[in-house]
Amino acid sequence: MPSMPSFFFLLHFLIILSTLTFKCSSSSSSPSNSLSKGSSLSTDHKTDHLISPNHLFTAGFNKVGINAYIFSIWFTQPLTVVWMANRDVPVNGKHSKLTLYKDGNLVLKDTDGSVVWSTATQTTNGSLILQLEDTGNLVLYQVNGHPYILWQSFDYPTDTLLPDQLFSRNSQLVSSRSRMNFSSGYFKLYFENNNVLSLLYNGPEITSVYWPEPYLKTWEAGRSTYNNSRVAKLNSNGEFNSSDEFGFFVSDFGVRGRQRIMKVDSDGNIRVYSLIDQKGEKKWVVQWQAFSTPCKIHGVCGPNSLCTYSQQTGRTCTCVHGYKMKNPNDWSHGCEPLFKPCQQGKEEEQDYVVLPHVEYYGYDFNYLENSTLEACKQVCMNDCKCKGFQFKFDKSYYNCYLKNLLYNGYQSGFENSMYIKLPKRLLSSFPQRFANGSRYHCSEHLIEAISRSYSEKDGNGTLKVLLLLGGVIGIIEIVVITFFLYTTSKGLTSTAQSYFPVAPGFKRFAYAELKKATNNFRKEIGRGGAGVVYLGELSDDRTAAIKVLKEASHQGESEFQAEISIIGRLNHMNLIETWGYCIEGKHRLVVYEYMANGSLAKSLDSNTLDWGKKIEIAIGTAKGLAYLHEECLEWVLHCDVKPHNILLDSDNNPKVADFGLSKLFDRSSGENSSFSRIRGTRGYMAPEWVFNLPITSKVDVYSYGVVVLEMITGKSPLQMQLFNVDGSGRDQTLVEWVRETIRVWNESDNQEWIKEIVDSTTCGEYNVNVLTNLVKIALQCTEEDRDARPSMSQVVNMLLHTEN
Ligand SMILES: *[C@@H]1O[C@H](CO)[C@@H](O)[C@H](O)[C@H]1NC(C)=O
Ligand SMILES: *[C@@H]1O[C@H](CO)[C@@H](O)[C@H](O)[C@H]1NC(C)=O
Ligand SMILES: *[C@@H]1O[C@H](CO)[C@@H](O)[C@H](O)[C@H]1NC(C)=O
Ligand SMILES: *[C@@H]1O[C@H](CO)[C@@H](O)[C@H](O)[C@H]1NC(C)=O
Ligand SMILES: *[C@@H]1O[C@H](CO)[C@@H](O)[C@H](O)[C@H]1NC(C)=O
Ligand SMILES: CC(=O)N[C@H]1CO[C@H](CO)[C@@H](O)[C@@H]1O
Repeated sequence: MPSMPSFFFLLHFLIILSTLTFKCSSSSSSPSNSLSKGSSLSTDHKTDHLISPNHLFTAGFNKVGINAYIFSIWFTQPLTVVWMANRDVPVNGKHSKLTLYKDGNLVLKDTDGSVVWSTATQTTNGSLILQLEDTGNLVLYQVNGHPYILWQSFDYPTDTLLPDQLFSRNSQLVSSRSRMNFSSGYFKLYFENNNVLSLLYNGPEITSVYWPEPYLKTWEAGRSTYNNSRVAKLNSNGEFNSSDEFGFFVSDFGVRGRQRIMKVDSDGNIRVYSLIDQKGEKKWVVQWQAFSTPCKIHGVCGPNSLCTYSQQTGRTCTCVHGYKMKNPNDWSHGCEPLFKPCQQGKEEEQDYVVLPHVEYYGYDFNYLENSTLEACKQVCMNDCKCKGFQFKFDKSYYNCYLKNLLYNGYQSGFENSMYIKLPKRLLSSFPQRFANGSRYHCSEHLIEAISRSYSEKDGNGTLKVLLLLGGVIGIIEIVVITFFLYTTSKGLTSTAQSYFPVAPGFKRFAYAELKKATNNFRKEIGRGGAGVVYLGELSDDRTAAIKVLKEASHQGESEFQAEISIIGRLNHMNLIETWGYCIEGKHRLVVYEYMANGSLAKSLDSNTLDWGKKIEIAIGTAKGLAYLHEECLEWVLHCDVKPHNILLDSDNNPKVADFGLSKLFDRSSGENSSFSRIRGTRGYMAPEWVFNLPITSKVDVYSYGVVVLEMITGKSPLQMQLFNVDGSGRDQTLVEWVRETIRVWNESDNQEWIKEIVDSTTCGEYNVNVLTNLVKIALQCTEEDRDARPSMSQVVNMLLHTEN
């Protein structure tokens, strides 16, 4: 044991040492952004960082577990890793080093001297410098006259692409294993051999491309295989362009000075995030994503399972009846049968379990066209390798797809059924067990901390001194850290949470607060079936649209709260954001983001939209509705789609408003159906309402079709006399007028009907093909027979694939 005096001496020594190092670092100008030949960064010095001149990026050792570090580049604030050097092998926290050797090689070595990663670069000549640039690119230059790039991190992305970082034929983005485990995961973005930018699921058992949607032909997916330059880039304005003709604009396109990242997330989706300041707190907010239906991503639940998605529970995996989870901690291994595999000739008696609205993608080994259910069952029954079949209505008859593997199963809105073959004895237990299953979030894997143990050959006195030193430093660290945590605890927790995009700040407001925000409900900005909307300014200076729901709603408090919180969680660029609500006594209020340009109805009245914008609005609105219908498994029907409920932001991007309210309203009056009262607006209402037929998402499809026709023709369906063209005195609806006009033109063999129906006062050029297609789609949406109407996601597909 050291004596007290020596302890104090040491402490004193330490304090001097720390002031010295403090002086050194503060006098040697600002933190360095470069490393020169022969020098290194070490895990022993926690401040061994390279910082870009603009302070936006830091490169150094990032802690990923107990005593485990990965050399990374990250956004300094909030800490967001954008690049890693060998993410699969974290190094020890003691004595691990990144060294720029004189021979030009940049090498990362673990404690034991083993090489974990290197750039494998070489030079014989001139000076070398490793530099972290303002773009987040870490570059190794050979300076020999003019600088020459030997190596750069932009050429070897991890899972993230930064603006203006070129994604090339040699690049790939590979997802992390899970949110907490940075190891290489199963999802990969890369250029496929056919020059198409693709997403691949490369799992433990299967490999398949799932984006662009594999059942589409390349051109149907809007891609081209002809350009073999294989380059893609997200520019700093938020436009993505790829040489296969794929491209998109993020929803905050053009907003300058925003930091953005494009990332293959651990759930297999690609998203673009922007760093947005909300109440002085920076958050990454999703501005674009490749999939709005997360179950369509391949492999998420492994074999023999079913993926379902709902807003309440997120993405959920369940084993197919008769199967059990293979590895209880990891859905990527899926489920295994509870029965012996079928052997030709001596199988158990089998039958089928029917899963309605379920599709299993891929792994067909046979296909029967225009088949009957009986025939299909028979063929599958007689074949041992048949695990089940998809019975699917295509155009005019049923086709049967026999499967030898059950992969990529998901539930959705379509009318097809999947038949799973099982031994008869397992069937009796079917409905109950299947309905509940084992619920599990696919994207979360069991998290264990990575731990790197450290031991050194002991035996001499220096070790003891070191240990003591370590202990003292430890105590000081604890004091400092505790103090730091105490003073910054608020800021710390909020930045830690802020990385994952959730609907920001959904909260419950007090009535008095909203009364004050609206200046005692002074400025009315809208009025609809559900209530009146007022302009308000929240205490954090955000401008809000505050809707006071009619008192007719006698819904209980807990029910209202449950449903409003589901609405609050809906998060899509084409849906209005819900910020909060208020329940107090009889008051029911909902707080929304305010949209500067008002409603589509207003813009149509004042004729301020050109053709390009109108088409974008048609597409955006369809995307918003598709998200409502599919993501929520039809939980949220809108029931009142019309131009008044489609709001436009300052760039005229559409956001659907007023969704979910129909559900909030009618609980009290619902008997069997919660839609016992007619809702909607004359002119936009589907015939089901009138004929008292079951109400499905197809009512929104109908209304959407009417809105599109209104945008194209410039005629409002509310004024039916406009269409009384034949002088018969009978009122025509907008839909009938369009159909009639086309019929008359077609009779005279002229395809130029489009010129007759378009609104000639709308500005800008229009492409005849684009508008013709749009009208055709709108007419499909407005079919009398709801089964003949496409779903909203089919509409989105048609719109995107018939563009230009
Ligand atoms: C070394 O640098 C000189 C100029 O500084 C150049 O002429 C020479 O070719 C270089 N040698 C090698 C091997 O690169
Ligand atoms: C191929 O794509 C690149 C990048 O988008 C573009 O610059 C080039 O003009 C294209 N080539 C052809 C033949 O279209
Ligand atoms: C489908 O099969 C039925 C009965 O075999 C036949 O009557 C019908 O014409 C077929 N449909 C088509 C489109 O081939
Ligand atoms: C399934 O869940 C429902 C409610 O969530 C419950 O009432 C029912 O008893 C459960 N069935 C089984 C077999 O566990
Ligand atoms: C992270 O994922 C890798 C790859 O699947 C796995 O080997 C490793 O054990 C995981 N680490 C933790 C801490 O779960
Ligand atoms: C989003 C998008 O597709 N942007 C552009 C990609 O590049 C072509 C020209 O090559 C433009 O026409 C697109 O608008």
